Amino acid sequence: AEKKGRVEFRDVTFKYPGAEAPVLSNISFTAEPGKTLAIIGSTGAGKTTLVSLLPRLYDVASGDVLLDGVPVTEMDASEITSRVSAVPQKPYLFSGTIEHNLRFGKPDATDEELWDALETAQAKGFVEEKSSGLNRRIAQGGTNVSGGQRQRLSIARALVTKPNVYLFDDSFSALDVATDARLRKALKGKTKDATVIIVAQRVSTIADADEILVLDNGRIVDRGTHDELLETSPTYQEIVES
Ligand code: M5T
Ligand code: MG
Repeated sequence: AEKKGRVEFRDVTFKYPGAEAPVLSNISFTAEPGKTLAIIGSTGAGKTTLVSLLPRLYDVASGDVLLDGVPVTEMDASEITSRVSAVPQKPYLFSGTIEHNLRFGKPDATDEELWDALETAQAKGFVEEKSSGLNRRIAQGGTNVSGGQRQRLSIARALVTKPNVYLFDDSFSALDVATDARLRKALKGKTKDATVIIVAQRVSTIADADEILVLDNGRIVDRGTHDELLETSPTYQEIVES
């Protein structure tokens, strides 16, 4: 069967409600199942806004966002959430147990699936270190876990749902470089059939992506692989050197 999860943006322009100027202009790209598409760019470039259009946190002003050829505006929310898992830049945990937090998108997941996701997300040790394990309570707002742990639990939650498309918005930034590398290697094995879209700050996080979009001021200014962009993109070179 053909793999699912092809994402296409066609000439997308977007303004926040009430704003005058568009935050995204003429965005076009395709992300394919089995591949990793990365988005990089300075703060305020529009990366978070861009990835929020697929799960329809906002709808486009003009252009189309398509999932396997169907405009997301024609899909209902439950279909999109079952097929697209987004790990937000500021991941949220609910007050409740780790298990509740992980089962959020897939209530009938088995314990084995939860542990498997935790292992991939490099969060297994953190959950195992207390005897309460999966029943450990997360305080309101997740204040009793660190930023990096919150990110990893949020990644594990996304893995549990086994979606066609993963969106990681700056999800690896709170991790040290070694954990980041380990996590992404494990992730690669688990997301082989899915479309993976990674927003990143660090070039090392995305150097092996199949395609990288360089976003600046709401526009894609350059695109290519890491090696290509090193040759051709002054904006990318600036990010590498920063
Ligand atoms: C892009 C504005 C923001 C900036 C531009 C999320 C959000 C953003 N903006 C709003 O007006 N309202 C909002 O709710 O849109 O912002 P971004 O998409 O958050 O940029 P980024 O993700 O590339 O930045 P960063 O800092 O995460 O690297 O003008 O004010
Ligand atoms: Mg952002």
